[in-house]
Amino acid sequence: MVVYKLILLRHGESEWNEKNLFCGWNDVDLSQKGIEEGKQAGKWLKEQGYTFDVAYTSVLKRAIKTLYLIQEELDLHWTPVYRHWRLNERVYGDLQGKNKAQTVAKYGEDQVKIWRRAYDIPPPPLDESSEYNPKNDPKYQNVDKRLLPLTECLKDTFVRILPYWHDHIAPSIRSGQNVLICVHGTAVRALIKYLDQVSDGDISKIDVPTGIPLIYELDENMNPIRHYYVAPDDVVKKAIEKVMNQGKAKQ
Ligand code: DG2
Repeated sequence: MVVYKLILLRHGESEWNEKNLFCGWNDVDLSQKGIEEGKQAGKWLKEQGYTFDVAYTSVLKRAIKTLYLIQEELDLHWTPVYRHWRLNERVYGDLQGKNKAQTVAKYGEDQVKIWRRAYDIPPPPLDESSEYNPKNDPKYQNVDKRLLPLTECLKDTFVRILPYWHDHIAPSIRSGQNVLICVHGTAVRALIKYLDQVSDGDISKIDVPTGIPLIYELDENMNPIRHYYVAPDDVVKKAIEKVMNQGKAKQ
């Protein structure tokens, strides 16, 4: 029996998604299209009767702003929002700021696929002196420096997100609150892997579109019964293909 409905989504298109740059923990804004996607996400939720009592997001503005656009559409400005660095995108290491298609041209599709989608192979790390090193970012000034990575694969992201899931998100859901989580491609993939117990190999085949809410129906033991996107199938298919094609030399 369906007891809980969890709303999970990746933020709307960011300025660096638009330019096809690896983004990671770099804090870029939404593109104009991303703003529209955030509004549309709210409209789909409203039309289909979804609501939420509490929301979780990262400390990166593309996710925070998408969440706010959804709150606007649903007139839910008052709902509590919890932001946490553990819900960030993965640190994309030395790839941050590089163009995905150019990286494919330089290293080949197979290597870039490994960096983007392998479960436990991280991209080359950021240099300690890099402008993107999170240790120099005031957002993380209160975080134990030993927890701030220079690169992360999906497995690393999974391991850092799960404590937050168990300590904060799962108890909210269990207490009967409707929960919305607005995060990033890798963070959504980590949660899908956890909820559906997707194998390390199969998770590499899952791509997450920007700005389309994914509903998880959970039973009384928080086991998933089924999940589905709120958008029409053709819209979801096209949006997923777009993400896949970002890892090709020519798009
Ligand atoms: C993307 C994910 O993260 O990129 O960091 O470039 O979800 O914050 O836009 P997001 C990035 P891919 O793993 O799909 O290449």
